[in-house]
Amino acid sequence: MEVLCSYGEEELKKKLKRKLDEKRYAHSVGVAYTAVSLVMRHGNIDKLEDGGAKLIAQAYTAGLLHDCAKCLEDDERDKLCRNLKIEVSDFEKEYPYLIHAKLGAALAEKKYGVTDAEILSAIRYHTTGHSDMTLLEGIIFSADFIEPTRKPLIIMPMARNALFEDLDYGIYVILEQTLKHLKNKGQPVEEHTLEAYEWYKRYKREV
Ligand code: DGI
Ligand code: FE
Ligand code: FE
Repeated sequence: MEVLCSYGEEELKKKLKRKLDEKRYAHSVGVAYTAVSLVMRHGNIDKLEDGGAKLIAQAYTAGLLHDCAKCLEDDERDKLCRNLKIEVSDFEKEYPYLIHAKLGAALAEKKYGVTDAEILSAIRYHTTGHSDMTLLEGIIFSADFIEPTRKPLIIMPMARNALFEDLDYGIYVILEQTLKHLKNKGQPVEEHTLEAYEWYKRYKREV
């Protein structure tokens, strides 16, 4: 499939395989294909001049790369943040695993040659989301949660079903689950996650 970076598909996959552990690599491929499926469902591709080719390539590329900074050692991660001048918020200092989204976007640009701002933003916000996401952002955020190798939470069949029926409602379902999960663990909610929840709760359905 077409990828939008400075490498061809096979070379990109080979590079990612070296940077990620086996499970994370399989997850990334799962996100890439799930994101493409969501584009086919929600992208109105029959109305697009290119038949959705660009959106499909964006979704596939963002899916493959979204966790490219997830498997770094702490000191390597901190060094890259310093060198690439990534602004790390106080919240992210407290919960450093959140940094892989921002750092992933920076690495996608600087190390993998992604120039497409929509792909970079989808990687940047894949963990927290934010209010009123673009189609690509919403799709990567969602595909990350439901891709086939993810641990099957009780809510998973319902979330998958919701996301293929109505993307905004499906995003709400994920955010609600995330907030519940954070509450159970006694962890605070990051500002973008909260902002996303405040936005997407308008799509809540009474069941
Ligand atoms: O990288 P992945 O494992 O594929 O998934 P991810 O990038 O969505 O990261 C998931 C983790 O991020 C999960 O443990 C919950 C956490 N997370 C998401 N939003 C928030 C958060 N953690 C805190 N503390 N606050 C948040 O708002
Ligand atoms: Fe992630
Ligand atoms: Fe992920």
